[in-house]
Amino acid sequence: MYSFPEEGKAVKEILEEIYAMRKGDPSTEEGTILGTMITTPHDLAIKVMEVYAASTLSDPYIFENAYKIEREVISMISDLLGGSDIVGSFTSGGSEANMLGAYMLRKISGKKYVIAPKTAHFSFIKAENLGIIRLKFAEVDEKLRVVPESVERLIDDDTAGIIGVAVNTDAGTVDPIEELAEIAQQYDLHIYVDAALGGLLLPFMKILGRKIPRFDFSLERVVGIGVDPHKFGLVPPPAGMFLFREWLSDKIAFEAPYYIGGKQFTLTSTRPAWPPIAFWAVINALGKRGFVRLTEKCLRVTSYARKRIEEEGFEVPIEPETIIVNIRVKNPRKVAMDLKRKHGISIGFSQRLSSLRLVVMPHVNEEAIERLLTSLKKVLDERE
Ligand code: 0PR
Repeated sequence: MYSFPEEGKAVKEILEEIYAMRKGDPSTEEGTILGTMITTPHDLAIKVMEVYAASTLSDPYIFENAYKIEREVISMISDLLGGSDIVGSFTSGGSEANMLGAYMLRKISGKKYVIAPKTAHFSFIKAENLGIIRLKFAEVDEKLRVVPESVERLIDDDTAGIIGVAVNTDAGTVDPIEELAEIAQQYDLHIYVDAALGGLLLPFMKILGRKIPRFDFSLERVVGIGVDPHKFGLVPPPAGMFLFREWLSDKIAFEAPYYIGGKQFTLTSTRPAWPPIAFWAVINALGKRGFVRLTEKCLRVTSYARKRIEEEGFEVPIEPETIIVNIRVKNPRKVAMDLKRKHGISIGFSQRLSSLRLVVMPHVNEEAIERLLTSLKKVLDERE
Protein backbone atom coordinates (compact mmCIF):
# COMPACT_ATOMS: atom_id res chain seq x y z
CA MET A 1 0.00 0.00 0.00
CA TYR A 2 1.45 3.35 -1.03
CA SER A 3 0.31 6.68 0.30
CA PHE A 4 0.20 9.98 -1.55
CA PRO A 5 3.30 11.99 -0.40
CA GLU A 6 2.65 14.96 1.90
CA GLU A 7 5.41 17.13 0.38
CA GLY A 8 6.96 17.39 -3.05
CA LYS A 9 10.59 16.37 -3.65
CA ALA A 10 13.38 17.94 -5.70
CA VAL A 11 13.14 17.31 -9.43
CA LYS A 12 16.75 16.06 -9.49
CA GLU A 13 16.02 13.44 -6.86
CA ILE A 14 12.94 12.21 -8.69
CA LEU A 15 14.79 12.02 -12.00
CA GLU A 16 17.58 10.01 -10.40
CA GLU A 17 15.01 7.55 -9.13
CA ILE A 18 13.46 7.29 -12.58
CA TYR A 19 16.82 6.75 -14.30
CA ALA A 20 17.74 4.03 -11.81
CA MET A 21 14.39 2.36 -12.37
CA ARG A 22 14.78 2.59 -16.14
CA LYS A 23 18.16 0.85 -15.98
CA GLY A 24 16.48 -2.22 -14.55
CA ASP A 25 14.15 -2.52 -17.56
CA PRO A 26 15.41 -3.51 -21.01
CA SER A 27 15.80 -1.18 -24.02
CA THR A 28 15.15 -2.09 -27.61
CA GLU A 29 18.79 -1.16 -28.41
CA GLU A 30 20.07 -4.05 -26.26
CA GLY A 31 18.61 -6.60 -28.64
CA THR A 32 16.79 -8.56 -25.94
CA ILE A 33 13.22 -7.60 -26.84
CA LEU A 34 12.47 -10.07 -29.59
CA GLY A 35 8.79 -10.90 -29.39
CA THR A 36 6.86 -7.67 -29.74
CA MET A 37 6.09 -5.42 -32.65
CA ILE A 38 7.31 -2.35 -30.81
CA THR A 39 10.69 -0.96 -31.85
CA THR A 40 13.11 1.90 -31.22
CA PRO A 41 11.22 5.08 -32.05
CA HIS A 42 12.61 7.60 -34.52
CA ASP A 43 14.30 10.56 -32.71
CA LEU A 44 11.96 12.99 -34.44
CA ALA A 45 8.92 11.17 -33.05
CA ILE A 46 10.24 11.64 -29.52
CA LYS A 47 10.87 15.32 -30.20
CA VAL A 48 7.29 15.76 -31.43
CA MET A 49 5.92 14.11 -28.25
CA GLU A 50 7.53 16.88 -26.26
CA VAL A 51 6.51 19.74 -28.54
CA TYR A 52 2.88 18.58 -28.73
CA ALA A 53 2.55 17.16 -25.20
CA ALA A 54 -0.46 19.22 -24.15
CA SER A 55 -2.39 19.23 -27.42
CA THR A 56 -5.38 17.03 -28.17
CA LEU A 57 -7.49 15.98 -31.12
CA SER A 58 -10.74 15.62 -29.20
CA ASP A 59 -12.26 18.58 -31.01
CA PRO A 60 -10.85 19.53 -34.43
CA TYR A 61 -11.58 23.20 -33.64
CA ILE A 62 -9.06 23.54 -30.80
CA PHE A 63 -5.71 22.51 -32.26
CA GLU A 64 -6.58 23.04 -35.89
CA ASN A 65 -3.08 22.64 -37.30
CA ALA A 66 -2.65 19.33 -35.47
CA TYR A 67 -5.99 18.14 -36.83
CA LYS A 68 -4.92 19.15 -40.34
CA ILE A 69 -1.80 17.01 -40.01
CA GLU A 70 -3.91 14.05 -38.84
CA ARG A 71 -6.02 14.44 -42.04
CA GLU A 72 -2.85 14.66 -44.13
CA VAL A 73 -1.35 11.48 -42.63
CA ILE A 74 -4.63 9.61 -43.06
CA SER A 75 -4.73 10.67 -46.69
CA MET A 76 -1.11 9.57 -47.28
CA ILE A 77 -1.63 6.14 -45.70
CA SER A 78 -4.93 5.66 -47.54
CA ASP A 79 -3.08 6.39 -50.76
CA LEU A 80 -0.41 3.85 -49.79
CA LEU A 81 -3.23 1.36 -49.19
CA GLY A 82 -4.95 1.88 -52.53
CA GLY A 83 -7.83 4.09 -51.38
CA SER A 84 -9.07 7.51 -52.52
CA ASP A 85 -12.37 7.89 -50.63
CA ILE A 86 -10.92 7.15 -47.20
CA VAL A 87 -11.20 9.00 -43.90
CA GLY A 88 -10.34 7.92 -40.37
CA SER A 89 -8.80 8.67 -36.99
CA PHE A 90 -5.72 7.88 -34.99
CA THR A 91 -6.47 5.38 -32.21
CA SER A 92 -4.72 4.00 -29.16
CA GLY A 93 -3.51 1.07 -31.28
CA GLY A 94 -4.57 -1.99 -33.19
CA SER A 95 -7.00 -3.26 -30.58
CA GLU A 96 -9.06 -0.08 -30.62
CA ALA A 97 -9.03 -0.04 -34.43
CA ASN A 98 -10.19 -3.68 -34.46
CA MET A 99 -13.05 -2.95 -32.06
CA LEU A 100 -14.10 -0.04 -34.27
CA GLY A 101 -13.81 -2.23 -37.35
CA ALA A 102 -16.06 -4.83 -35.75
CA TYR A 103 -18.51 -2.11 -34.73
CA MET A 104 -18.47 -0.78 -38.29
CA LEU A 105 -19.43 -4.18 -39.75
CA ARG A 106 -22.32 -4.36 -37.31
CA LYS A 107 -23.53 -0.84 -38.13
CA ILE A 108 -23.41 -1.38 -41.90
CA SER A 109 -25.40 -4.59 -41.73
CA GLY A 110 -27.56 -4.15 -38.64
CA LYS A 111 -26.45 -7.69 -37.74
CA LYS A 112 -24.14 -9.05 -35.08
CA TYR A 113 -22.28 -12.14 -36.26
CA VAL A 114 -18.84 -11.40 -37.64
CA ILE A 115 -16.73 -14.14 -39.24
CA ALA A 116 -13.04 -14.04 -38.33
CA PRO A 117 -10.09 -16.41 -38.77
CA LYS A 118 -9.63 -18.44 -35.62
CA THR A 119 -6.10 -17.00 -35.39
CA ALA A 120 -7.37 -13.38 -35.35
CA HIS A 121 -5.95 -11.12 -32.64
CA PHE A 122 -7.58 -11.38 -29.21
CA SER A 123 -8.88 -7.80 -29.47
CA PHE A 124 -11.81 -9.19 -31.51
CA ILE A 125 -12.66 -11.42 -28.55
CA LYS A 126 -12.56 -8.31 -26.38
CA ALA A 127 -15.03 -6.76 -28.84
CA GLU A 128 -17.27 -9.79 -28.34
CA ASN A 129 -16.94 -9.66 -24.56
CA LEU A 130 -17.87 -6.00 -24.63
CA GLY A 131 -21.02 -6.87 -26.57
CA ILE A 132 -20.01 -5.06 -29.78
CA ILE A 133 -20.27 -8.17 -31.97
CA ARG A 134 -20.58 -11.97 -31.79
CA LEU A 135 -17.85 -14.01 -33.43
CA LYS A 136 -17.87 -17.06 -35.64
CA PHE A 137 -14.42 -18.53 -36.18
CA ALA A 138 -13.33 -19.80 -39.58
CA GLU A 139 -10.69 -22.48 -40.08
CA VAL A 140 -7.14 -21.69 -41.11
CA ASP A 141 -4.66 -23.60 -43.29
CA GLU A 142 -1.23 -24.93 -42.29
CA LYS A 143 0.20 -21.41 -42.63
CA LEU A 144 -2.55 -20.01 -40.37
CA ARG A 145 -4.26 -18.19 -43.27
CA VAL A 146 -8.03 -18.27 -43.24
CA VAL A 147 -9.67 -20.85 -45.53
CA PRO A 148 -12.18 -19.00 -47.77
CA GLU A 149 -14.50 -22.04 -48.07
CA SER A 150 -14.71 -22.19 -44.30
CA VAL A 151 -15.71 -18.51 -44.22
CA GLU A 152 -18.35 -19.10 -46.87
CA ARG A 153 -19.81 -22.06 -44.96
CA LEU A 154 -20.35 -19.84 -41.90
CA ILE A 155 -22.34 -17.18 -43.76
CA ASP A 156 -26.04 -17.04 -42.94
CA ASP A 157 -28.82 -14.43 -42.54
CA ASP A 158 -27.26 -13.11 -39.33
CA THR A 159 -23.81 -12.42 -40.78
CA ALA A 160 -22.62 -8.84 -40.27
CA GLY A 161 -19.37 -9.07 -42.22
CA ILE A 162 -15.94 -10.63 -42.54
CA ILE A 163 -12.62 -9.92 -40.85
CA GLY A 164 -9.33 -10.58 -42.63
CA VAL A 165 -5.83 -10.27 -41.22
CA ALA A 166 -2.91 -8.96 -43.26
CA VAL A 167 0.06 -10.24 -41.31
CA ASN A 168 -1.23 -12.31 -38.44
CA THR A 169 0.31 -12.23 -34.98
CA ASP A 170 1.40 -15.86 -34.76
CA ALA A 171 2.94 -16.62 -38.14
CA GLY A 172 3.22 -13.30 -39.97
CA THR A 173 1.27 -14.66 -42.93
CA VAL A 174 -1.47 -12.89 -44.91
CA ASP A 175 -5.10 -14.01 -45.33
CA PRO A 176 -6.37 -14.42 -48.92
CA ILE A 177 -8.33 -11.17 -48.72
CA GLU A 178 -8.99 -11.04 -52.46
CA GLU A 179 -10.85 -14.36 -52.25
CA LEU A 180 -12.72 -13.11 -49.17
CA ALA A 181 -13.69 -10.03 -51.20
CA GLU A 182 -15.19 -12.23 -53.93
CA ILE A 183 -17.25 -14.07 -51.32
CA ALA A 184 -18.27 -10.76 -49.74
CA GLN A 185 -19.37 -9.50 -53.16
CA GLN A 186 -21.46 -12.60 -53.76
CA TYR A 187 -23.27 -12.33 -50.40
CA ASP A 188 -23.30 -8.52 -50.29
CA LEU A 189 -21.09 -8.35 -47.20
CA HIS A 190 -18.20 -6.07 -46.25
CA ILE A 191 -14.68 -6.67 -44.96
CA TYR A 192 -12.55 -5.11 -42.26
CA VAL A 193 -8.82 -5.85 -42.51
CA ASP A 194 -6.56 -5.96 -39.47
CA ALA A 195 -3.33 -4.67 -41.00
CA ALA A 196 -1.85 -3.53 -37.68
CA LEU A 197 1.60 -4.71 -38.75
CA GLY A 198 1.10 -5.42 -42.45
CA GLY A 199 -0.28 -2.00 -43.39
CA LEU A 200 3.15 -0.42 -43.07
CA LEU A 201 5.12 -3.44 -44.20
CA LEU A 202 3.38 -5.13 -47.14
CA PRO A 203 3.31 -2.02 -49.41
CA PHE A 204 7.10 -1.71 -49.05
CA MET A 205 7.65 -5.43 -49.56
CA LYS A 206 5.71 -5.04 -52.80
CA ILE A 207 8.02 -2.22 -53.91
CA LEU A 208 10.89 -4.63 -53.20
CA GLY A 209 9.39 -7.01 -55.72
CA ARG A 210 7.89 -9.53 -53.28
CA LYS A 211 4.66 -11.16 -54.35
CA ILE A 212 2.06 -9.69 -52.01
CA PRO A 213 -1.59 -10.77 -52.20
CA ARG A 214 -4.04 -7.86 -52.48
CA PHE A 215 -5.33 -6.91 -49.05
CA ASP A 216 -6.19 -3.22 -49.13
CA PHE A 217 -8.71 -0.60 -50.30
CA SER A 218 -8.03 -1.52 -53.93
CA LEU A 219 -10.60 -4.25 -53.18
CA GLU A 220 -13.99 -2.56 -53.18
CA ARG A 221 -15.48 -4.79 -50.47
CA VAL A 222 -12.72 -3.80 -48.01
CA VAL A 223 -14.37 -0.90 -46.21
CA GLY A 224 -12.07 -0.50 -43.22
CA ILE A 225 -8.44 -1.13 -42.32
CA GLY A 226 -6.54 -0.86 -39.03
CA VAL A 227 -2.85 0.13 -39.26
CA ASP A 228 -0.42 0.79 -36.40
CA PRO A 229 2.25 3.48 -36.63
CA HIS A 230 3.48 2.19 -33.23
CA LYS A 231 4.53 -1.03 -34.90
CA PHE A 232 6.37 -0.53 -38.20
CA GLY A 233 5.94 3.28 -38.23
CA LEU A 234 8.71 4.00 -35.67
CA VAL A 235 6.29 5.99 -33.48
CA PRO A 236 6.15 5.28 -29.71
CA PRO A 237 2.91 3.76 -28.42
CA PRO A 238 0.04 4.52 -28.36
CA ALA A 239 -0.36 5.17 -32.08
CA GLY A 240 -2.87 3.28 -34.20
CA MET A 241 -5.08 4.23 -37.13
CA PHE A 242 -8.61 3.28 -38.05
CA LEU A 243 -9.32 3.99 -41.73
CA PHE A 244 -12.71 3.63 -43.42
CA ARG A 245 -14.60 4.58 -46.55
CA GLU A 246 -16.12 8.04 -46.37
CA TRP A 247 -19.69 6.86 -47.07
CA LEU A 248 -19.62 5.17 -43.66
CA SER A 249 -19.00 8.37 -41.69
CA ASP A 250 -22.58 9.02 -40.62
CA LYS A 251 -23.21 5.38 -39.77
CA ILE A 252 -20.32 5.01 -37.33
CA ALA A 253 -19.92 8.48 -35.84
CA PHE A 254 -20.27 8.95 -32.08
CA GLU A 255 -21.86 12.19 -30.86
CA ALA A 256 -19.52 14.52 -28.96
CA PRO A 257 -22.15 16.92 -27.64
CA TYR A 258 -19.94 19.62 -26.13
CA TYR A 259 -17.39 19.92 -28.94
CA ILE A 260 -17.80 22.24 -31.90
CA GLY A 261 -16.75 19.34 -34.13
CA GLY A 262 -19.67 17.39 -32.68
CA LYS A 263 -18.55 13.96 -33.91
CA GLN A 264 -15.86 11.40 -33.12
CA PHE A 265 -14.95 8.00 -34.57
CA THR A 266 -12.92 6.53 -31.72
CA LEU A 267 -13.52 4.75 -28.41
CA THR A 268 -11.33 7.21 -26.52
CA SER A 269 -12.68 10.75 -26.33
CA THR A 270 -9.56 12.73 -25.46
CA ARG A 271 -6.90 11.80 -27.99
CA PRO A 272 -3.30 13.02 -27.92
CA ALA A 273 -2.25 15.18 -30.89
CA TRP A 274 1.37 14.03 -30.97
CA PRO A 275 0.93 10.56 -32.59
CA PRO A 276 -0.18 11.74 -36.05
CA ILE A 277 2.36 14.56 -36.00
CA ALA A 278 5.15 12.22 -34.90
CA PHE A 279 4.19 9.82 -37.67
CA TRP A 280 4.02 12.70 -40.18
CA ALA A 281 7.56 13.67 -39.13
CA VAL A 282 8.83 10.10 -39.57
CA ILE A 283 7.14 9.75 -42.97
CA ASN A 284 8.72 12.99 -44.14
CA ALA A 285 12.13 12.05 -42.76
CA LEU A 286 12.20 8.60 -44.38
CA GLY A 287 10.02 8.85 -47.45
CA LYS A 288 9.01 5.67 -49.24
CA ARG A 289 12.65 4.97 -49.97
CA GLY A 290 13.56 5.01 -46.27
CA PHE A 291 10.73 2.63 -45.37
CA VAL A 292 11.70 0.31 -48.21
CA ARG A 293 15.28 0.23 -46.92
CA LEU A 294 14.07 -0.51 -43.39
CA THR A 295 11.83 -3.28 -44.70
CA GLU A 296 14.67 -4.75 -46.73
CA LYS A 297 16.91 -4.83 -43.67
CA CYS A 298 14.27 -6.61 -41.57
CA LEU A 299 13.66 -9.17 -44.32
CA ARG A 300 17.40 -9.81 -44.56
CA VAL A 301 17.69 -10.38 -40.80
CA THR A 302 14.59 -12.61 -40.97
CA SER A 303 16.28 -14.81 -43.60
CA TYR A 304 19.41 -14.90 -41.49
CA ALA A 305 17.38 -15.92 -38.42
CA ARG A 306 15.59 -18.66 -40.30
CA LYS A 307 18.83 -20.07 -41.67
CA ARG A 308 20.64 -19.98 -38.32
CA ILE A 309 17.70 -21.48 -36.40
CA GLU A 310 17.66 -24.46 -38.75
CA GLU A 311 21.45 -24.78 -38.70
CA GLU A 312 21.22 -25.11 -34.93
CA GLY A 313 18.87 -28.03 -35.37
CA PHE A 314 15.55 -26.35 -34.58
CA GLU A 315 12.45 -26.64 -36.69
CA VAL A 316 10.84 -23.55 -38.25
CA PRO A 317 7.23 -24.75 -38.56
CA ILE A 318 6.09 -22.11 -41.05
CA GLU A 319 8.23 -20.64 -43.79
CA PRO A 320 8.41 -16.91 -42.84
CA GLU A 321 6.50 -14.72 -45.29
CA THR A 322 7.20 -11.44 -43.54
CA ILE A 323 9.20 -10.69 -40.39
CA ILE A 324 7.91 -13.32 -37.96
CA VAL A 325 9.88 -16.53 -37.43
CA ASN A 326 8.67 -19.40 -35.25
CA ILE A 327 11.01 -21.83 -33.51
CA ARG A 328 9.41 -25.13 -32.56
CA VAL A 329 9.94 -26.05 -28.88
CA LYS A 330 8.06 -28.10 -26.29
CA ASN A 331 6.30 -26.03 -23.60
CA PRO A 332 6.91 -22.69 -25.35
CA ARG A 333 5.51 -20.62 -22.50
CA LYS A 334 7.92 -22.20 -20.02
CA VAL A 335 10.88 -21.81 -22.38
CA ALA A 336 9.96 -18.15 -22.95
CA MET A 337 9.80 -17.64 -19.18
CA ASP A 338 13.23 -19.29 -18.69
CA LEU A 339 14.74 -17.14 -21.44
CA LYS A 340 13.46 -14.07 -19.65
CA ARG A 341 14.38 -15.07 -16.12
CA LYS A 342 17.79 -16.61 -16.83
CA HIS A 343 18.99 -14.67 -19.86
CA GLY A 344 17.00 -11.43 -19.89
CA ILE A 345 15.57 -12.18 -23.33
CA SER A 346 11.87 -11.55 -24.03
CA ILE A 347 10.36 -13.49 -26.87
CA GLY A 348 6.78 -14.22 -27.86
CA PHE A 349 5.32 -17.69 -28.11
CA SER A 350 2.53 -19.47 -29.88
CA GLN A 351 0.67 -22.29 -28.14
CA ARG A 352 -1.00 -23.11 -31.43
CA LEU A 353 2.32 -23.79 -33.18
CA SER A 354 4.14 -24.95 -30.04
CA SER A 355 6.82 -22.40 -30.84
CA LEU A 356 8.71 -19.37 -29.75
CA ARG A 357 7.81 -16.38 -31.85
CA LEU A 358 10.51 -14.00 -33.00
CA VAL A 359 9.46 -10.68 -34.51
CA VAL A 360 12.27 -9.16 -36.55
CA MET A 361 11.57 -5.48 -36.00
CA PRO A 362 14.14 -2.84 -37.06
CA HIS A 363 16.04 -3.07 -33.74
CA VAL A 364 16.64 -6.84 -34.09
CA ASN A 365 20.00 -7.63 -35.69
CA GLU A 366 22.17 -10.69 -36.42
CA GLU A 367 23.95 -10.37 -33.10
CA ALA A 368 20.66 -10.49 -31.19
CA ILE A 369 19.71 -13.64 -33.11
CA GLU A 370 23.01 -15.31 -32.16
CA ARG A 371 22.53 -14.39 -28.52
CA LEU A 372 19.02 -15.79 -28.59
CA LEU A 373 20.21 -19.09 -30.07
CA THR A 374 23.02 -19.47 -27.54
CA SER A 375 20.63 -18.75 -24.66
CA LEU A 376 17.94 -21.01 -26.06
CA LYS A 377 20.33 -23.95 -26.29
CA LYS A 378 21.42 -23.39 -22.69
CA VAL A 379 17.83 -23.19 -21.47
CA LEU A 380 16.91 -26.41 -23.28
CA ASP A 381 20.05 -28.24 -22.10
CA GLU A 382 19.27 -27.33 -18.50
CA ARG A 383 15.75 -28.66 -18.82
CA GLU A 384 16.81 -32.08 -20.04
N1 0PR B 1 -3.63 -6.92 -34.69
C1 0PR B 1 -2.54 -7.70 -34.80
C2 0PR B 1 -2.37 -8.54 -36.02
C3 0PR B 1 -1.58 -7.69 -33.78
O1 0PR B 1 -0.50 -8.48 -33.86
C4 0PR B 1 -1.78 -6.87 -32.65
C5 0PR B 1 -0.80 -6.82 -31.53
C6 0PR B 1 -2.95 -6.09 -32.59
C7 0PR B 1 -3.84 -6.15 -33.63
C8 0PR B 1 -3.26 -5.23 -31.41
O2 0PR B 1 -2.52 -4.10 -31.41
P1 0PR B 1 -2.32 -3.22 -30.09
O3 0PR B 1 -1.48 -4.03 -29.17
O4 0PR B 1 -1.67 -2.01 -30.64
O5 0PR B 1 -3.66 -2.95 -29.54
N2 0PR B 1 0.44 -7.42 -31.66
C9 0PR B 1 1.32 -7.34 -30.53
C10 0PR B 1 2.74 -7.53 -30.91
O6 0PR B 1 3.08 -8.52 -31.54
C11 0PR B 1 0.94 -8.34 -29.54
C12 0PR B 1 1.99 -8.82 -28.68
C13 0PR B 1 2.51 -8.03 -27.72
C14 0PR B 1 2.45 -10.10 -28.83
C15 0PR B 1 3.51 -8.49 -26.92
C16 0PR B 1 3.44 -10.58 -28.03
C17 0PR B 1 3.98 -9.78 -27.07
O7 0PR B 1 5.00 -10.23 -26.30
O8 0PR B 1 3.52 -6.65 -30.56
